[in-house]
Amino acid sequence: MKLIVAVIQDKDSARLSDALVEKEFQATKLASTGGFLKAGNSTLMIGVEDDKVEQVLDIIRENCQAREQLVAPISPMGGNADSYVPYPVEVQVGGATVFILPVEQFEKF
Ligand code: 2BA
Repeated sequence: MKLIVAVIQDKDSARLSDALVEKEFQATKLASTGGFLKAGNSTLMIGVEDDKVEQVLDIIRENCQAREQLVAPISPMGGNADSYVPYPVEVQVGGATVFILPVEQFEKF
């Protein structure tokens, strides 16, 4: 068994959750925050048998899209003025960042 941990954009989370339920996969959605943008994103934990991992990855690919996002300038107050960028910068936020972990034991009570 594997635990798939997928960090995705909030905009895709309802669609991805619906697609997983439709294919009878169970998932838990956690509200998370990106370390770089400090903006909300969603993290899905999906426990699946090894032979279903590729199917879940396909569903994630189909339902999550990369987007450009503007990063607001950070005030230099109290920080290092040398690194201050006075204008918004565009970054590409990926459709999904996925970690696949082996599950040592799985129980439901
Ligand atoms: P954030 O940390 O808010 O990062 C959002 C996007 O900003 C990233 O998209 C990347 O394009 C850019 N970015 C991140 N750190 C950067 C830096 N030091 N310099 C320049 N640009 C930077 P993604 O790579 O697609 O990541 C989307 C979200 O996935 C991340 O949000 C974070 O929440 C999560 N993530 C990505 N890589 C991770 C990792 N290795 N471990 C844990 N979480 C990760």
